[in-house]
Amino acid sequence: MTFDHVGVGTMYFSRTITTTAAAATILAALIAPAAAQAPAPGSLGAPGDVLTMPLQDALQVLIIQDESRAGYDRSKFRHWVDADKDGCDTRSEVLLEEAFLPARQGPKCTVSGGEWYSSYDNTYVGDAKKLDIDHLVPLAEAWDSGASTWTAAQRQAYANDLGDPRALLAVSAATYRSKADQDPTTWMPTEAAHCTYVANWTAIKMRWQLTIDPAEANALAQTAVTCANAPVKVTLAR
Ligand SMILES: [Ca+2]
Ligand SMILES: [Ca+2]
Ligand SMILES: [Ca+2]
Repeated sequence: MTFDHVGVGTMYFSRTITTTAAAATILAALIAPAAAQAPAPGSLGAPGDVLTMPLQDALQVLIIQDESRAGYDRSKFRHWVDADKDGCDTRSEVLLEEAFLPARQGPKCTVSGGEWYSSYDNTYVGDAKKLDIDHLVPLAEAWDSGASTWTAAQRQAYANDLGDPRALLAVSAATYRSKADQDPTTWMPTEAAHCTYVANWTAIKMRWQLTIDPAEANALAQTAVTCANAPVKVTLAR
């Protein structure tokens, strides 16, 4: 008797919750303007989760979706900050980290000496001024594929991502300019770097739970089949 009563009560209670939640969702959808929608929670996991899977599988977990450049402005990604307040901005940190012949660090973290390998064009560069720091997944591409819904703080974190060495690369100024905002549909580095580039591109899209557009998905898949199906390891940033 008692159990029956509790059972009925619980069912009723849970039905009430469902109905209330559904009504709240509909109400929220009616009230919220489209531009102010909260970012959807990522489907891959929570920040700090580590995912490891072969490249072909990694490509399958990326969500394919059309992209939109609407509302993009480069200034919406505050970049080259000094997040750890050690006097070196993100640009200098990448230069110092990637120099294979160590660079000198002068006043206000000016970088001199050193030598770098620009993987996009397979060249060696001995002058930091001839390098640009490339967002592997460009800021505009990040915007198009998810970052338009992020907070300014999330976009700043993306634009200064020192948490994954693949996110920011010192490359020759010439390749930096030729790549600009393009994704692998229209721009790829020199052929010897294709497999690394596609694996790293996939890793950064996963790390930030960004989508890929249909043409980009094709381009990535076409290169990936020519590559070893090596594991891609990613720590989720959001
Ligand atoms: Ca710093
Ligand atoms: Ca790097
Ligand atoms: Ca794209």
